[in-house]
Amino acid sequence: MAEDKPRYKHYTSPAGGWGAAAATAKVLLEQSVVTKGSRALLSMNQPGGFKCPSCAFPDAVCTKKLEFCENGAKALAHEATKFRVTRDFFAAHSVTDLMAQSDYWLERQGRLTEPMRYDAASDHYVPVSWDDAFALIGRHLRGLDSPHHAEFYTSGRTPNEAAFLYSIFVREFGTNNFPDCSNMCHEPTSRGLPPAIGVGKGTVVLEDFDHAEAIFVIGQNPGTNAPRMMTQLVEARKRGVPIVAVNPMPERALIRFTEPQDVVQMATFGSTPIASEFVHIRIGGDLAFLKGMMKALFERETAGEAILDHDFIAEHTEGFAALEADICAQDWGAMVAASGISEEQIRRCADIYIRSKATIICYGMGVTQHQLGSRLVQQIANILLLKGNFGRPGAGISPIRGHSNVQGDRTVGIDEKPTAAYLDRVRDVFGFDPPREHGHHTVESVEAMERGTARVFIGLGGNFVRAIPDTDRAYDAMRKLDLTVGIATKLNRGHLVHGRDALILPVVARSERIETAAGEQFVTIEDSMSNVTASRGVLDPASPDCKPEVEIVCRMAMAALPSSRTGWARYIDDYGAIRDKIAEVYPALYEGFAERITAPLGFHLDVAPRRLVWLTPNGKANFLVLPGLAINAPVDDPDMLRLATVRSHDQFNTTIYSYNDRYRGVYNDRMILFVNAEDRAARGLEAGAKVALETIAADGIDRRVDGLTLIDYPMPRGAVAGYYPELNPLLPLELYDRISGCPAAKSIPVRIVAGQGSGAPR
Ligand SMILES: Nc1nc2c(c(=O)[nH]1)N[C@H]1C(S)=C(S)[C@@H](COP(=O)(O)OP(=O)(O)OC[C@H]3O[C@@H](n4cnc5c(=O)[nH]c(N)nc54)[C@H](O)[C@@H]3O)O[C@H]1N2
Ligand SMILES: Nc1nc2c(c(=O)[nH]1)N[C@H]1C(S)=C(S)[C@@H](COP(=O)(O)OP(=O)(O)OC[C@H]3O[C@@H](n4cnc5c(=O)[nH]c(N)nc54)[C@H](O)[C@@H]3O)O[C@H]1N2
Ligand SMILES: [Mo]
Repeated sequence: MAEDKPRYKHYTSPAGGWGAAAATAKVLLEQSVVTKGSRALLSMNQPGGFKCPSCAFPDAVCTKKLEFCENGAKALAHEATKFRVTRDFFAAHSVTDLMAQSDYWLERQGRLTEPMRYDAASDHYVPVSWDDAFALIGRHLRGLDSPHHAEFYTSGRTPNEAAFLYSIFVREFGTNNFPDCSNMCHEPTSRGLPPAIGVGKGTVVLEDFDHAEAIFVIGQNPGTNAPRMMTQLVEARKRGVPIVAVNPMPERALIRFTEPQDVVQMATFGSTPIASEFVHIRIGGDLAFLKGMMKALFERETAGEAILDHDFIAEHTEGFAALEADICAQDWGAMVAASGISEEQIRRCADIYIRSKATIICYGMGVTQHQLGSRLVQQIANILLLKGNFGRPGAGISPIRGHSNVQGDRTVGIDEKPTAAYLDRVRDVFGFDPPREHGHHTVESVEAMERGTARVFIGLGGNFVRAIPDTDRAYDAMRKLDLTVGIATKLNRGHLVHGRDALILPVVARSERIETAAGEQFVTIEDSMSNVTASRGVLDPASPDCKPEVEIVCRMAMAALPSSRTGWARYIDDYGAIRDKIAEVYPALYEGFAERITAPLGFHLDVAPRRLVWLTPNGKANFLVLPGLAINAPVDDPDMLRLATVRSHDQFNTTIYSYNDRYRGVYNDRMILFVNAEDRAARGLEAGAKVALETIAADGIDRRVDGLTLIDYPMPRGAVAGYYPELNPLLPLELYDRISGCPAAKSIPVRIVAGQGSGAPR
């Protein structure tokens, strides 16, 4: 924990602005990389440079300004840090000692520098040669009773080339066990949208924001998690486009924003109001809100107005009558109660939607991380289809993805439920028979560890044990394994909660140069709007002993599959040869990859609904009905509150940059609970009281987190929020969307109980 005293103060300034500029300078200073970092920032997201390692929002085409944001700068500064984790560090600290340190402390130790192996006798990580490390992996994998006893995790910073080869290696090895960070994130998009519109991706491109007449931002905090999106929102507002923000937390950047890159606004301390409607939704109330909007559309249509796009509906869709029946059967009182939004405001939002000839709906984790997240995503598609908001400029659905290449990893084969057509292509191109049975998503992989069937876990990036639900169970599960491998830039908890054997393998980061025997190589990334661009690092690798992810994947494959006929050795050196194979496996998307990627700004992958082509079994877009108004199982307990676990402004997922959350007015503390003052008072508690949270679950497992400070915050009644990953011990593994596997991290049923120091205001 940082030494400074916790402080909570309502933040009243606009988001962005000088606060963001100052934070950028501070993080470069802290990581002692002012010159190196600033120089690297000049190359970030520029043609010929590297792609920001932070979020997946695309860059503006043809821009001359610096394309980075405060949080991109933080991600880069932490990657380019001068601090190093060396063999001396591991000699000085046992794993047990390191376990006692915070995630924040672990991150701050700096970049990993050489491969390390866990030595049980001393409880220390000790140096190991790369050859021995790969030999150990090969021995474990070859010794398994079944290839399905290994779990191959991917986190979304992995570039296309490494992810593609990983998907081939693992399938040649014989399993589809691909738990992925996407399983906890936008998988409800990847699984929910294909039956609706034929692709599991967004249909919007950046230029569409210039043509939109209304923009909805549902369950997403762009000022913190996709700051470059603020440029689009600010521009839209300046054009007078209404923006509807739907969120239980009045996130600062959704209310008012100053563009750090707008010189005039910065100099005059000006700012732009963002949301023209702020919809203060109850947690999980979005289904009722969307149905209310649709009901308003149907009612006005019935009253004689021309609201719906009947030509579009007739030509392009199926299932309209069933949707109409479901929506018309909904009762206004019930929708108001479930959403917490007045009928008047729902109708006002419907009116904004009706008047707009081109609407974009953006959404994030506030939509996906519920027990029926996939089907909620389908309701967003429904409302867009009703007015034909596909295949025209300024309109469409826009899931805002998280990790910079999480969408790309999925496109190139990281998929636990691959289609038969894809597997046939792999067979034809690579000449082996890939396994047909579906593999594990993240939750299933933990269940397999608990059962004892999973024996090996390989993590290509990420911090699996901190990201997944039920932290205590996850730790126990990981500790039962024979081998855990962490392929990473930075030390994290995942390396300390390990199997009998364990390896930490350090990688060359996104911002760093990749030199192979064939010369300098580049990698490719697909952003949230399906643009594929090249990324070339400009910095020297953190250590000469770091290896590119591509090489690590190839050498694991060579160790596990000694008689493989795949050209692993060649791919280590020649990334162009990997791209040629990607083009062979995905001709419809990637034909001519080698040439198309030479365009300075890359290229756009085809998204069929943009052409009004529906890759569904019936060749139509489908209205899909989700009965009722709830997206989470009801809990019969008068004390119950719904907990949303969210990100602070100063973290990237499990990486904690600082204990501050500027826009929510929190300083030097992360163990807090944002609560509605009336809910707090109803429980006889003081603001600032220290409490504990307990999960309400029927499975007999006690889940509790202590030492949380109550902060009065404009939350809707019945809703509380706190930070991920500290609150992950409260999230039951079984509480997940059955279609996508996505844990319900935004709606954990909890109750406040007396905790450590309970009742004592700070
Ligand atoms: N700086 C930074 N950038 C990031 C990340 C990061 O950690 N730090 N993470 C990256 C990743 S992997 C991802 S997936 C994205 C995540 O980006 P976001 O999708 O913005 O993620 P969260 O902060 O988890 O939650 C988003 C919002 O959902 C709201 N919410 C909670 N429950 C509900 C609900 O029931 N309904 C509605 N409508 N809203 C609700 C919360 O109040 C919050 O504002 O960001 C990416 N970018
Ligand atoms: N309760 C709760 N749980 C959640 C969420 C939530 O909102 N609430 N959000 C979920 C979401 S959306 C996501 S995406 C997951 C995130 O889950 P992960 O993707 O597994 O987690 P990260 O924290 O992004 O991973 C950070 C680690 O990645 C490694 N790393 C960084 N850059 C690179 C690189 O270039 N290459 C390699 N090989 N390694 C690198 C570093 O060692 C760093 O410690 O968490 C999920 N868990
Ligand atoms: Mo994510």
